[in-house]
Amino acid sequence: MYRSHYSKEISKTEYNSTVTVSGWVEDIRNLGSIAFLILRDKKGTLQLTILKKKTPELFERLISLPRESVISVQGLCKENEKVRNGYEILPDSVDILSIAETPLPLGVVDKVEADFDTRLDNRIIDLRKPEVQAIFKIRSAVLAAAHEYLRSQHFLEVHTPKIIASSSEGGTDMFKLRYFEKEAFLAQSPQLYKQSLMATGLDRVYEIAWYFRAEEHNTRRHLNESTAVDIEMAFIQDEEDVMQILEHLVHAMWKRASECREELDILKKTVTIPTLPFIKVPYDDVVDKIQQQHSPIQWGVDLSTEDERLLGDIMKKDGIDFYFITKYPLESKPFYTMPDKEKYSRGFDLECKGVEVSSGSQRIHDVALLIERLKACGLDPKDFDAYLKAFRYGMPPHGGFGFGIERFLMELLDLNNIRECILFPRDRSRLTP
Ligand code: AMO
Repeated sequence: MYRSHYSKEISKTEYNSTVTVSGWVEDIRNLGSIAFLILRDKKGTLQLTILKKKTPELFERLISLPRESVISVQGLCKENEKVRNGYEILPDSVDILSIAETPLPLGVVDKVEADFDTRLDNRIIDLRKPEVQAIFKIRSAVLAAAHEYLRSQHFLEVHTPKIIASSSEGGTDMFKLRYFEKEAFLAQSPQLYKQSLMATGLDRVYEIAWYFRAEEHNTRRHLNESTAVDIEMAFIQDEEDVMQILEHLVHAMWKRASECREELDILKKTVTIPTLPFIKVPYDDVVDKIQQQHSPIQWGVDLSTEDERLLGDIMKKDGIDFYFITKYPLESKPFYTMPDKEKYSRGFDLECKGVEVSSGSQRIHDVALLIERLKACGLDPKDFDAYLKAFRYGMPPHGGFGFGIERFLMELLDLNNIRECILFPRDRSRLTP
């Protein structure tokens, strides 16, 4: 039996006993009569100390192994204060499970950082690095917190189709595909389905799933395949009810991240839990603030990346990382957004340090108004028949948001490229691995 995952957790009670450990050969230092082999698994590294005189055959087999080969070793665990984790293992026998080819396309412990494309081209090796694994361990922890928080608020987890017949967001950023004799699309978001569910009595739903967006631009904060937490809730008063769920969700996830001490230490990051409630800045005030920085922003349009950054800097000066932008102009929001007064909407964004991490709104629940807005946005209501049906037979007021997981992680950990936060990124030029 292999003890494969707990090398670092060898306890003092195991000193002076025989243990089995398995992992990847990270490094070998051969000093002639003695050799040190560093073995790694997901918990960390340990040292094998091999004495040539004591086990000559084993010595030869181990020192000739290429780095990153996989072995399982049985040996005596001995306390040794000079070794980093307080013990070493003197092997008696070894099973060589897999010999790595040489040269390695990417080093795991190289001092010089490889360029990002080389890292992504060799992602399975890149993922062996503790600092890369730490990101995905934190990702898993914050998603567990998201599930727990949303379930505690009586949200039901659902999964909606990703192959769909019409655009979910309007616009042209859709991946087309052939669906037997028909044309279909990959879902840009679960928007149409999560809203439709509000007509069923399942009045609070959430989905953690994929967005597919055929956006042509290749930026540090866009992916063509990304993941998000989406919610939809019925019987709301207005968008304030939705924002309240969002800020508590973010708080729960951020707090959980702050508890990932080992991973944060590896990444050399500290995470300060934000205080609630998040500040709300109406769109009109945002435009004023940005114009004061001499940006040519026009009222009515969505914020550019540069405008978002400028606003992030302004808020940072007051020590604010998270803030909502509320009361967006109707013309800058998707067709399903509830209008508010003449030219405004009940749409909002949540920004973190100058980057949009979520957007949401109260939705239109009146079918006549929805058809009017579809037309005003240049869309053909016929293409939305199945969606509109959900509004014809009793639809309560409702709202929701979409919250990008990679965007959130990127800001949480101050990483400068969103691709760091997804295992195998898809962008304009990358389709493998
Ligand atoms: P929106 O299009 O703003 O809203 O998307 C919601 C959130 O998803 C993330 N996101 C992305 N992350 C990485 N790469 C991308 N290309 C990308 N596109 C979006 C962002 C963004 O804030 N249906 C609405 C949500 C709603 O109203 O419920 C929607 O999809 O973090």
